[in-house]
Amino acid sequence: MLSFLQGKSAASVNSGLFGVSLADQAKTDYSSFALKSKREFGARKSSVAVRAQAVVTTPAINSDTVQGKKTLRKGNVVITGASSGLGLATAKALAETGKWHVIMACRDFLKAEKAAKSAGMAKESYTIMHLDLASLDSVRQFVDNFKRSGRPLDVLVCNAAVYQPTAKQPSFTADGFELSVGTNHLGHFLLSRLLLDDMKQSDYPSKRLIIVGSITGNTNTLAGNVPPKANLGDLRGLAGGLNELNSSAMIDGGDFDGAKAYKDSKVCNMLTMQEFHRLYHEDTGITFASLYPGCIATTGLFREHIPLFRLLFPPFQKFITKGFVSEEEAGKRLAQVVSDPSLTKSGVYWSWNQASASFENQLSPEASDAAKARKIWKLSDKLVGLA
Ligand code: LMG
Ligand code: NDP
Ligand code: PMR
Repeated sequence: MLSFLQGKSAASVNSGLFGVSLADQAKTDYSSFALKSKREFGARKSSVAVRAQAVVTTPAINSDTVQGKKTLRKGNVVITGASSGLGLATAKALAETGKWHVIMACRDFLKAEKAAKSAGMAKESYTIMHLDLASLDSVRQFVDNFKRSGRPLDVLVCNAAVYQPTAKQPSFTADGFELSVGTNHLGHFLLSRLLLDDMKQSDYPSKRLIIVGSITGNTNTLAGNVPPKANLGDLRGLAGGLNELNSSAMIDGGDFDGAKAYKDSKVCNMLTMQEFHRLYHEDTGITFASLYPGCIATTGLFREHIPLFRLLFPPFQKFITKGFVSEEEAGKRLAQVVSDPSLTKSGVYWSWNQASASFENQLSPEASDAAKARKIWKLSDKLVGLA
């Protein structure tokens, strides 16, 4: 029963090593390296650009030795939507280790600043940079600003999302795409395509691109069978631009449904991760991963749901489905995918069992359909202006 709830196959039942080969482990087991304390560059605003230049020349593993051990510089991780919920909890968890500098890529600078402060994040542990994923111009601007900052990019976490469960009509991004798929998928698609080169250039020992997925996009689970179910169909709506002019606002060409659009966007996220893996893992060594962090029923994701839902959903998940997870716990899980030396396997969709141990989960047939992944990649390339 548990396996049905979580969509895991008998074969993928968690082993101590979570399916990571010993060779992979040895290659990236740098956790014991002493961290050389170094002054962090980086003011907290995007104007940090010039001051951060010196970071470029910092090798990931410093040849200086501290008591005979090699030292590793701080990793630089970009987290989209780090102003609340999972993104903020992950930023905090990583910042607290002292091993990461977090670039909080957020649409609302002030909100992000307040969130970081009230989470107790040390000033020098983060930089906030503006990013509105609902505008391709803003994505390009963010990438330019990031490149100008001179920071190496070691890990990118595509976390931000919007969910419009009660919308009767679609709303649209600056470029005219239905908002949920436009933000959650297309914005992140352009962002990660444009930042891949930066990741390639980084000399950090374990580089990762992580795209947050969800159980609700996977129809091999109970949660994924709650209507409306994700279904991308033959992608005719996506091909038409999701703008309700040439096509439907929905990927499958059907009538608008905000909850379905969100679940469809998560399927795109999980397929994009796999296509990245197929195209780039071998050549770049970058780890591509997705995950379902658990049901974080208290986050801002449900801000547009009816008040009764927001009231009942957390106890329902806590006491009935037992799928509930706190923001703090979920943040630790995503932080593991960012930095844990045992989670370096690429192409994996991670989940956690009741004892909070990670395992490689199985995706639904649609969320693991390689041919569909390729088609979505090509169509998305056109929509974001890369092809
Ligand atoms: C849609 O409704 C809306 O239409 C849409 O607009 C959007 O809001 C969307 O996802 C958001 O929801 C969906 C939902 C509305 O409808 C249902 O859930 C209908 C029930 C259908 C049941 C489907 C179960 C699936 C089972 C499928 C299994 C099949 C497996 C097939 C595979 C077989 C392979 C062998 O429903 C609601 O809105 C209900 C609200 C639910 C929220 C939580 C309710 C909690 C109620 C319980 C209260 C508990 C309180 C706490 C208790 C504390 C205990 C101490
Ligand atoms: P939140 O609403 O708390 O966080 C979403 C974040 O995305 C916010 O920081 C929000 O910014 C940001 N965001 C939204 N739109 C944009 C945009 N256009 N540009 C930039 N940032 C934007 O939700 P969660 O923390 O729950 O969601 C985080 C991720 O976790 C999502 O990918 C979601 O799909 C996934 N997830 C969540 C689950 C849950 O149970 N909550 C379960 C499974 C997956 P702002 O603060 O300005 O609104
Ligand atoms: Mg679900 C094991 C059962 C399980 C889990 C893990 C989730 C997660 N949900 C489960 C079951 C059920 N849900 C059941 C039986 C119902 C019918 C009462 C149900 C309903 C429900 C609704 C109406 N659930 C929801 C909603 C939402 O609006 C949320 C959603 O679909 O957002 C897209 C949601 C969720 N349930 C989850 C999770 C993780 C979510 C939200 C977020 C997400 O997937 O990103």
